[in-house]
Amino acid sequence: MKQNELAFPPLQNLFSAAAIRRKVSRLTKPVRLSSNAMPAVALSAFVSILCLVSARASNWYVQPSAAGSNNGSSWSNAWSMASLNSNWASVQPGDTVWLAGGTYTTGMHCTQSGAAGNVISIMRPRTTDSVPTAAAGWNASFDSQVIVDPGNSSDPVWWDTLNGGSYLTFDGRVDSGIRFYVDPSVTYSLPGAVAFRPGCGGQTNITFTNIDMAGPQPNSTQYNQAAYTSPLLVFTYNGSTYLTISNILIQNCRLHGGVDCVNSTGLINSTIQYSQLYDTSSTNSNFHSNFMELHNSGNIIFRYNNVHDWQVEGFFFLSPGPSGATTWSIYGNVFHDCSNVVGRFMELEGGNSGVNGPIFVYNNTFYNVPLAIFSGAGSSPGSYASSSSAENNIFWECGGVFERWDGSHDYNYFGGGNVIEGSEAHGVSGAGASPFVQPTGDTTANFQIVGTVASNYPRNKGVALATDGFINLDMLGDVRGADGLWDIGAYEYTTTTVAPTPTPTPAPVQNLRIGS
Ligand SMILES: [Ca+2]
Repeated sequence: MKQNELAFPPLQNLFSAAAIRRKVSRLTKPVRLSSNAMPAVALSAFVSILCLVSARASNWYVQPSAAGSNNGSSWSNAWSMASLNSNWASVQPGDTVWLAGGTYTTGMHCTQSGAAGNVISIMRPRTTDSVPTAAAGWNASFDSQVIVDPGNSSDPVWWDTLNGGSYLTFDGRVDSGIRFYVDPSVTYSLPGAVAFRPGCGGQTNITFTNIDMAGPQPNSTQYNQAAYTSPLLVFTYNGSTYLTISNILIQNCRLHGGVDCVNSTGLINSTIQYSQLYDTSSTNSNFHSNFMELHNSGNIIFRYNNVHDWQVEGFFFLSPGPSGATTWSIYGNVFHDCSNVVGRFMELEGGNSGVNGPIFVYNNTFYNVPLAIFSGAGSSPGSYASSSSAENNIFWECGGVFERWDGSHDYNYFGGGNVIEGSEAHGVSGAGASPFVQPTGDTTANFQIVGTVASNYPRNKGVALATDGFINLDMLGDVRGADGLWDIGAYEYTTTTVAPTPTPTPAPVQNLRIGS
């Protein structure tokens, strides 16, 4: 029996009891409660202090063009984006920066930090919000998409200082409510829609929710990129050292339209979940297109995402993660329909020469990934750590599934003409027809499995993994094994009607432990 422990709990400090205790301790210190104070007194004092903290938190208002006295105090006196950039020192932990809908032609330069448990929020206002709608100058049209498109002048939002711009939360409030857009006119090196540029490092605890991180590519799968663009750029290499950023949470976001989807030299201890990642390509031969180009990055949880139409390499490891941050946990996702016949899921680059991982690949669905799932390129591509494991995955119409895999694998489901590398004691070979409800079309596909229970179908053929309250859910929130046995693939079969676009809100994983 295996016992694969994922010893890293990304984001644990955001919500841990210890962090909450630290906050309470700091807040209550000036009260000087006597040691025999009644609990009710303490509670009352604590509530009063919370109110005091709340009263101190300020709201700042930004519009595409400055208004009135340009001091950010209301919509009538709103900052422009340039004014926000030059006045970040006024924005304190706990404050909220409201961005009115519209198109901004100046990018946001993040230099100011919130604090643990007291983040700075950057939000689009909704008509249902009491605070921004009560501010002078409110107009209902402010509740519309925020588009940040600075042309060739800068990234739409960027960091380039050590540690600055930590403890921030970006929230578009609705799908793509805030759009950071890399303009087709960009020509500078390594543009990113959300860009951690050279000079940065140490950033931590930054959350993105309902953000559209968009490259210049229109809604197509092949695009002649003018620069090496990425929806998410983490380029923390300072010329001699790889720095890192950590505890980055990306959820309910879209990442699309770049040469790479993610280009990272130092992303660690972070989570990407419930997001759509698609249309990653370059027909410009100067820019090689990968789903993720990964140096020095690890301890990443990638779960409950829909990934499609990437061009060549998928997770592309050019070097292993740094010491203590090498694990990748990839579970509950659907990867489907590469846009190119050489598309693959994961590859080790020639010259990598390191041991990569461990990499845990559980309960994913792979459909039409033509070249390979796990592969290596060139000479000395290194290896996948032998403690890596792949179980409960569906591989349908996929080439060379375990071509280069050094980990273990079992309880996987194969079919549709794919090449199976090695044998599995509990592997399942599919029937002629796919096991999916409806597998075709980027927007119409439904990779939930049919309810048939048979020797050549994936329902009830998986192995039960640990019931830690998280890995045992699928992306729709259905409990794996609720009918007694785990299914293979991203979805547990259920007769319950579910919404096609889920808005799940599970708590970030803590002390994840996978085993059986
Ligand atoms: Ca089942």
